[in-house]
Amino acid sequence: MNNNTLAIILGGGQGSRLAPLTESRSKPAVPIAGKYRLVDIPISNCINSGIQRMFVLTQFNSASLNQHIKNTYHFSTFSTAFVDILAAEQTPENPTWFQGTADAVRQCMQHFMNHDFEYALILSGDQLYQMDFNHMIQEHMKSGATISIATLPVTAKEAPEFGILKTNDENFITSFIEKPAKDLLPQWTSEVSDEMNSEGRHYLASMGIYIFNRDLLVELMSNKETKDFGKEIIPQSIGKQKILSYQYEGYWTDIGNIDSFFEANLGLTDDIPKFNLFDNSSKIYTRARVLPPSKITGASSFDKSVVAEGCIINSSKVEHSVIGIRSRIGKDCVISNSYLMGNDFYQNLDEISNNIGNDIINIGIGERCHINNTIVDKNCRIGNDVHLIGGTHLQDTNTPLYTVKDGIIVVKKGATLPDGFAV
Ligand code: ADQ
Ligand code: ADP
Repeated sequence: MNNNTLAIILGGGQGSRLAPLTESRSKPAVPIAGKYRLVDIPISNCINSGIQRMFVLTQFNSASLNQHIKNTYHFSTFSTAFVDILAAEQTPENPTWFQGTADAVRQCMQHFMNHDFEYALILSGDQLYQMDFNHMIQEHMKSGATISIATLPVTAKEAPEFGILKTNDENFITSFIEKPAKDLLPQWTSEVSDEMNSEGRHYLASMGIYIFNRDLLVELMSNKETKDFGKEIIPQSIGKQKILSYQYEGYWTDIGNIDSFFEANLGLTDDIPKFNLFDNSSKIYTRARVLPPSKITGASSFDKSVVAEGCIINSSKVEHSVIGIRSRIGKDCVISNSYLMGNDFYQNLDEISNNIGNDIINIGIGERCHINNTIVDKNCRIGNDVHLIGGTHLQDTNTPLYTVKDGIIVVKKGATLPDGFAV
């Protein structure tokens, strides 16, 4: 058990890059992999590393986030473990919402200071990875650093999206630039392992995962002018603090926008996914719902797909897709390259037959639908013969029922698409 560390999970700004998935819920509550929520990833990494005291900072405190945390993370009365949500609140001292990542931490300092801790582990809430933070904390302690940053070699194409840094022979960070412009990149290459070299990953990027010694965090947070870790706190600490680069070479991906969110989900259907859900030693925790097994009928076929519990799939073809909890798919559909998030509840048989009699579309996917390159949010009612064919031929658009972003159609939560609807 790690009793000297407090985890602070940055649950997200307004989440506009993940809209419309964040239209009615906060970013940490966005469902991933058909049965989890984004916040389950950093929380599970903490639990697997023996860190059991966690705060989740969010701008928008949705009912689904509260319900999920309350129903999922139960700890023994005899332990000090907890997961607490801190939503941006307006107080006389802080009349505004969180202005950036450091501002979010600063506004919540009074809650952290009620706890004993030596190290604050600051995590991003929108990344997919499995990491043992204990090892990072041990390296931090051994090196005598006051700040540590987890780092990962990235390619020139990726580098402008990250904080890029350089280190000395002892892995202490000597320089740092937040999101460098392309023309500055040649000055920012680093020595990396042969394997990383062969993949063209010559730049050391910050993963946005930080350890701060408690006293230093208190001191830095007393300055109200600095609002952001990547833009201000880290660059301003270079040369003043001992900042360790803790280099990581495992799978890690940022899932901040629709495109990367979609890719991270569909990546789970690979033969050997880079993110391993089937690992005894680093489980991903989520709400233990009491769901029946999935039921598949007729001449259904599946290839490279992940199917969650409680689904009813009738005689349909599913390829390279993630099918979320309680999904209901009618006859003769083709679902490919898509992520169906599933449903929050079942309709009973009477309701289903009444609806059919009254031309009301039931929850789930109707018959003879063709869905490709699409995310279907929860609780959607999709009629018969609906064609949703995403791809680069589509322009970005936003309608009350769906959006298109980078060729990916996103059907909004609870949307009803009538029979024959086509995009
Ligand atoms: P970004 O990911 O671009 O870069 P940012 O948008 O500040 O940084 O987000 C960091 C995390 O904090 C995300 O999980 C985000 O959702 C959350 N967050 C943002 N604003 C918030 C707010 N006001 N309240 C609560 N949470 C908030 C950062 C670093 C880079 C580094 C990348 C790695 O600045 O140096 O390379 O992360 O992904
Ligand atoms: P999400 O963030 O995934 O969109 P919600 O805010 O919709 O989640 O909350 C999901 C919860 O809402 C589930 O636990 C489910 O029990 C409940 N729920 C939502 N709609 C209904 C409904 N029509 N009937 C019964 N339960 C519902």
